[in-house]
Amino acid sequence: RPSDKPSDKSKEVNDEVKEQIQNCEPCDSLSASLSRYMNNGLGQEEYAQHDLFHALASSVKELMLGNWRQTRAKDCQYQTKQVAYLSLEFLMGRALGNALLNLDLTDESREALSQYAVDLESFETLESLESLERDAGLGNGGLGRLAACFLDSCASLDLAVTGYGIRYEYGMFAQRIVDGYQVERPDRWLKDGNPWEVRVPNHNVTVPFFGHTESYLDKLGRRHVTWVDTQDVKAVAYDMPIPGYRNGRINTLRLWKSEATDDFDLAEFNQGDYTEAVARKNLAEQITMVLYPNDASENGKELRLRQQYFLSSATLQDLLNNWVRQNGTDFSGFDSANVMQLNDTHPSVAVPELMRLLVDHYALEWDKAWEITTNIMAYTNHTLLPEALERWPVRMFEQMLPRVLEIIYEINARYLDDVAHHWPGDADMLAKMSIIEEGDEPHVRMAYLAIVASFSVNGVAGLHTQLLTSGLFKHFYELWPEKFNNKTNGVTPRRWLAHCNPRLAALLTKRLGHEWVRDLQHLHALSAFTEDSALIDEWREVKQANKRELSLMIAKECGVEFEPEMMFDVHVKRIHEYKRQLLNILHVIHLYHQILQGNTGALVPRCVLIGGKAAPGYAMAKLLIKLASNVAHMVNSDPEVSPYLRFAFLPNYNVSAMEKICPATDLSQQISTAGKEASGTGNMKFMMNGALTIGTLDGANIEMLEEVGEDNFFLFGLNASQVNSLQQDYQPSQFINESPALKQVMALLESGHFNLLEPGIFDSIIDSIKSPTDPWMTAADFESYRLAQQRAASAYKDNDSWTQMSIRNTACSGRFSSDVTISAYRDEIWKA
Ligand code: B1H
Repeated sequence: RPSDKPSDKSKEVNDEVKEQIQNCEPCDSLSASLSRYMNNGLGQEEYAQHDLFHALASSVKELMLGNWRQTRAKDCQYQTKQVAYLSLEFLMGRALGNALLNLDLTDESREALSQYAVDLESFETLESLESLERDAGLGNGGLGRLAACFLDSCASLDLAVTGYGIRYEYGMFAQRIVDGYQVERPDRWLKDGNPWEVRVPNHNVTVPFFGHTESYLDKLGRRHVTWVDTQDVKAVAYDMPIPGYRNGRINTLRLWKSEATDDFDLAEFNQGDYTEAVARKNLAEQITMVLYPNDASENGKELRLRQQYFLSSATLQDLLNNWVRQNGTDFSGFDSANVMQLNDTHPSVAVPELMRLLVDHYALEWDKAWEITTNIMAYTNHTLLPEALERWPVRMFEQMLPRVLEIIYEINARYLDDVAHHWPGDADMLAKMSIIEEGDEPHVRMAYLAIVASFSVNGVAGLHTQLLTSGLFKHFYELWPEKFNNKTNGVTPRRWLAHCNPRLAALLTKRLGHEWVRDLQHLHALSAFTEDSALIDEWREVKQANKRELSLMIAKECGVEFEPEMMFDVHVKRIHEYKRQLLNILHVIHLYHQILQGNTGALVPRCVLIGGKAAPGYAMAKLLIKLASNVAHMVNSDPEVSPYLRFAFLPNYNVSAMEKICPATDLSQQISTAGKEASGTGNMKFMMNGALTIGTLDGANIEMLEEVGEDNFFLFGLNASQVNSLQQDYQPSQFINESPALKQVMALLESGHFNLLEPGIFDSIIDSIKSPTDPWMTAADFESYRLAQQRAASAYKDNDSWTQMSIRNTACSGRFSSDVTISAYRDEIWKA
């Protein structure tokens, strides 16, 4: 921090803060708080299960309030470097179990609940109460869940990190399967109230839209721009507590809700424009109504850009207001006290927005404002898929955010000078690297905007970062190699091991002590015990018990009996062609055919589970669900087949489902086309819980394989560079002809065996496999996949050696704790 002597103002603030810390009342007991909620809070004798959940959650939140306030006060007193993690998605799932674990309140809540348990029948346990909580599904998949894992790690590593996002009224849609087809239902997750959130109206800010700009010269002849006639929307902060693991820190997830401004309608009312005024109110409230359900593809809708700007502007105003409150309007030092991590380009309009606020509102010189902006911004890229790269029509910016567009133009003009300097006389390069993509309909390239303004650009796994710097962002890497770095993803071991797998957690703690929860590298010590037959037996017993539990869920949700003695072969994630659920289904068809032919000798009895949501507008993904459903129907209704094979499609896969699934999985499918899955994080959750992986050399699979070794991993398929070369001259028919198994599978599919009553419905899938332009190369990898599946089957037959491999997978999973990832963000990017 360059300013050495604190201003009087900040001294005042510090005194106030000290007082706050001292005045913090001691924590009430959970039991007292719970009775208060049950007796007074609800004021009724008969309580529903849900009331009890609500009372417990509210009590836990209440217990956090003291430390929450103290955390804020401390961070501001010590002027800790503040990190803002800016994301359109936070896929939090349930909060209760996680909070109880982190605050060490599980036993106490069991105790506190016992006085109410007498009346409770099927809901007598804490676990069943936990299951009443609705998932906070404010995200699509990996990107949103990563943000949630990061928040847990930041709090647990005692870092001052605030998550900033949107309080969507409707989260990720609920999926039902009707006649084998996906049907979407709205997710009104806030319907019964959210016991965790606190509305913080004194942090309201106003976000402008539309209108036009005007410029004028001041007395000194300097040009100023104002953005006028705007339609303003109020952003209201809702805070959720993020408790660290048993360290007293409570961080904040601040979610913005859009509301109409209070004074919006007076003038219009007086002119009699009642309907106009009310309609405008609706427009304002629409902004935070619903999460866009696209994973790894952009949507291009105007409302989405409005969400992005709304989040970015509200957050930056909040940060600047906090600064000004403590330091006044001198912004020197602001950039050494703040850093903003952009979770993909979704919030990258924050770049010109910060410039706008500094230049237009606080009258900073452009160069000073740019220095601050580029010292603050850091950008994480999560995908190479071209369909996911955000490009907004210039026209849309012009109308909705006219002042922001002017600033983007200015940023671009100055940056293109650097490009011209680096590649003199190369006009092509200027066009290629411009933030504005020219053409009939010019677009703003959001990734370029993010790179130009960021001091750090990172990918999310080794291969992904390598492909970024050698491909997609090659020229930027040539221009600014120092900006680029890798941060391999991770997942939090609190939720994804300690909480979701209590049986394994207890076994680990018995063997290793409990330090592994804080430092997952301690699991390496397990490697010493892989020959220990007592451990092997206990390990297997844990897995069996978890499988029995999952079977109950599968029976209930899918009507399919999964036998815990059979191998549980699981493929859950968003449905996308690049993730190749199709490859898995083709393999199931192959097994089915083998069984019908009586070739069962090499098989191991297995239960195959697929689950995941398709983006509502993604026809091919939806058709894959239908294919899985139909194949499952044929497989499960044939009594000859069922001793060897069961197949289920699990509806409504979400965070809470994964908490039941990954502890019970034997074989984890991570079979994307090499080069397409940036990292994957489900892969890590399975590995931690002792599943073996069947996978390609893609994303973080590569690093998992490095850790665990080829003997404990079923590797198959083309690598990324082979995929690229083969693309030049790909002949799927050749692969089909050379593989009798695939040929047989195609014949069965083409015969209509799985769609007798709906002829032709799978034609587009069949065509895609046979197309020389199939980017996912399903046919090319089939044979290698089938052989890897065969290796897995024969390995599973040797019970003990399978269990040893399972132990080794858990033992080697320490590197994939998000604590490791966040420590690297802290040391190498945030310097916090
Ligand atoms: C990932 C997305 C994504 N990459 C666009 N990109 C979205 C893109 O709503 N949109 O427009 C939403 C999400 N999500 C995932 O990020 C990668 O596919 C995974 O491989 C990776 O593990 C995860 C976290 O880094």
